[in-house]
Amino acid sequence: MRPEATLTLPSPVAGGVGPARATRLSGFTVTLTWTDESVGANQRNQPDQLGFTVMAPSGQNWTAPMSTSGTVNWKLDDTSKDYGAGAWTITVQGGNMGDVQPITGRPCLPLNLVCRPDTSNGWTLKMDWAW
Ligand SMILES: [Ca+2]
Ligand SMILES: [Ca+2]
Repeated sequence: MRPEATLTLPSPVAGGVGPARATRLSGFTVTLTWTDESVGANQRNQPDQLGFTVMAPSGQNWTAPMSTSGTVNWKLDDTSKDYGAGAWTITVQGGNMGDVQPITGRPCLPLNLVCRPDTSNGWTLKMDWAW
């Protein structure tokens, strides 16, 4: 399973200032976290792999590499640049979503009820920005 979701930073409120209008940011960090589903005592849920990309209004983009650790962090490396006005786009990408297997490590045979595909992942994306 390879889920993908794209988010854009919210537009600033009318008359206000916000990341969609600011062309320079004094700081911007993005943290993606997730926890795989719990399974029965005789099962092991193999890790899920997620990461994300970040694209500035100017088109410059970065990749926060996929990981199975449950947390991926990204930080804007150069706050002196003008990244243009408009939406920043963050795309969460899923890699290999490890399936549920026997805790014994034995291979999954046909009709083995312990084994099943892992078809979901709930994640949280936290963004902190300043301008
Ligand atoms: Ca899994
Ligand atoms: Ca999962």
